[in-house]
Amino acid sequence: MSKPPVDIRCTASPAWLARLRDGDRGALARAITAVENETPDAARVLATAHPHLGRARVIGVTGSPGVGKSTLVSALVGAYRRRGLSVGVVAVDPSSPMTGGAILGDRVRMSGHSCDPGVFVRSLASRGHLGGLSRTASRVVDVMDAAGRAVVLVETVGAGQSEVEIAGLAQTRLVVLAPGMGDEIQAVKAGILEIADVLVINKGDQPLAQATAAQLTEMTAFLDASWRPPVVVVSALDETGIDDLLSAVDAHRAWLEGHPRGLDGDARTRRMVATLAGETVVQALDSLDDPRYADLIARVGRGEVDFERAAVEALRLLAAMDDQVP
Ligand SMILES: Nc1nc2c(ncn2[C@@H]2O[C@H](COP(=O)(O)OP(=O)(O)OP(=O)(O)O)[C@@H](O)[C@H]2O)c(=O)[nH]1
Ligand SMILES: [Mg+2]
Repeated sequence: MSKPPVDIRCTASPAWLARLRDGDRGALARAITAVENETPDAARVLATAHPHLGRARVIGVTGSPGVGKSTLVSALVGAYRRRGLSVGVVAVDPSSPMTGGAILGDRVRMSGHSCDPGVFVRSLASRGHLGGLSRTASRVVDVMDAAGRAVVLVETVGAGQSEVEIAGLAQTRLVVLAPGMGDEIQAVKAGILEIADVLVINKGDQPLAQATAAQLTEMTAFLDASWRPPVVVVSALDETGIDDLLSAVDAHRAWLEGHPRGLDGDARTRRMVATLAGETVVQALDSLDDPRYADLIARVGRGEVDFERAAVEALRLLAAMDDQVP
């Protein structure tokens, strides 16, 4: 289960941590490993990162297996590097144990960026429940942000809630589709259109790409939203359409700046924050060693307090002991 909260005032700051802010790759790798494994250094890493957050451009790349997300991420890495920006890649695979995520990362690594110090790739795979994974992913993104990565690309595979939660980390969410998937989208369009800031039809070199794009554009026309996701056709393999995609991402960024609610107040962000807050509370209560809490649990056991009231009391107790919440 969860580890007890670490009081960072009681631990020495490791020397390597000072190099994180300089973008040192070794420090970045160690910091990510610390937050991923929740080692005793993790709290110190997060505290070091905290004042330096919010500078990176975080772009989510999500979509069904095999649509070409990794190939697209690699093409985007190349495009951002040509703009002179440093890039971090977080490849998340909620569906598989260790191997899947490693493969995601390897594909990116293999595609020509492995010798570029301006590119840092980390794969994360599911080791347990999804809440933990999305929290880890969010912390890894924060560490890359604090280490000065100008762009952080988060690749997620999977469908449904998991995808939505991890996509929620990004400021701009790209939903990648393959040609011929238009009918499939029709069936689930609410979900897909909800998370998409930009709809990307990859494999634009294949015959049905333009027709699928037209079909999707038609669907988005009915959206009642101030940002309507543009549909961009690309071929990640041939690296065509990537500039148009970058322009769409830039346009979304510009739109976000004029609509701050889109950044921090919209429904998706609220859901994301609520999920992570719930997760944090569960962990804190699981590890709470306090006679008042033990007494509360005992009173519930004796039927003196009902569960709902006990839950509220537990929250109050936790709120009064703010050192228990990481
Ligand atoms: N024709 C064509 N094939 C592509 C394109 N982009 C990717 N592919 C191929 O599609 C297959 C899957 O590509 P990946 O990039 O691994 O797809 P993915 O979405 O990351 O896959 P998972 O991570 O397994 O979900 C590979 O064989 C790619 O070479 C493209 O633009 N055109
Ligand atoms: Mg992939």
